[in-house]
Amino acid sequence: MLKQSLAAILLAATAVAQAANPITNKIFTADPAALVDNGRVYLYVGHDEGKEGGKDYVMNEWRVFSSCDMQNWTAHPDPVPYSVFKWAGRDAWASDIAKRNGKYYLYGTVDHKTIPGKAIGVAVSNSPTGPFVDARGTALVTNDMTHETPIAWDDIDPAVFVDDDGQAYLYWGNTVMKYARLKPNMIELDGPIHTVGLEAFTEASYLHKHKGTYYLSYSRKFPEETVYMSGPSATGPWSFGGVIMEQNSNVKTIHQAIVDFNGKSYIFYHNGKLPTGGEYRRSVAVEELHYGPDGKILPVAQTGQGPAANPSPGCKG
Ligand code: FUB
Repeated sequence: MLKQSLAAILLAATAVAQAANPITNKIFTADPAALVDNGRVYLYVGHDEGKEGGKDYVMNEWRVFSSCDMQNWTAHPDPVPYSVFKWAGRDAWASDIAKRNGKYYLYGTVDHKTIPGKAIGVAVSNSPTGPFVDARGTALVTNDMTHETPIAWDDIDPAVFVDDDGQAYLYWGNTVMKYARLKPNMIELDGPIHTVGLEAFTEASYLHKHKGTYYLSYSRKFPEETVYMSGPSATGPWSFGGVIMEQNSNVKTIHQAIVDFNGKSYIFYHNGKLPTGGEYRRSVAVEELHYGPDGKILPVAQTGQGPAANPSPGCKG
């Protein structure tokens, strides 16, 4: 009897202590993008397929996960390969997602087959879990459209934001941050590409709006830390806000996505904390994010347990 209760207590303790981070330990994942749709949160990640001890990224596809409570995650079966874009030669790097007029637009970084350097494509689906098809048949942004730096990987890390007035924006870049308006069709730039001077900007620009304030977060320095600016519009002017998350210990990148879900705010990021994890074997994790009374984003610590369960009413599975 005593033995049985001890076993029950131990079992309960194990259940409570079970870590929710990372989102999955079945594969290595990186570069989170998130969308809240009909009370469910969808997470899009790059799949790090590099071998242990590998010296570069091996990333061939994006994977989709979803959750009703930010703690239990469903892995959806159909990966989105970089080859959804016929003009792409390799590399499913960072992506972002937006919904408009009932369609889901996935913006992804890939390597262009014929225009040297990284490029951004846009794929579309009637469902957040796909299947996605190339929405244009050509890249939306190519390396020859921007000339601020000589590097071939400065047109990466798309972040899409649709403002309350319906105007959509695309933000992207490495070393220099750029943005442009999108046409209502979501698949064409509308007007010039602008650059934004950000202190020690590396990559992973991300725009979100919370209680009327616009927040532009990004990876600063290298190794990267996540910092943010805030401002009165989707195009600034921007004032420095502070550091959200300190750099990782065994991975130089960190790449965040920030969303509100079921009355709370969350930040997704990646680290290298899974066994055999590292620079090219990363893992996406999530934490609750808090704002101060003045709207400042408070610093977030990485945890093993992740956020408390936050069951979204009516969401199942
Ligand atoms: O995953 C490849 C690249 O590493 C991403 O585009 C960057 O944001 C960094 O995470």
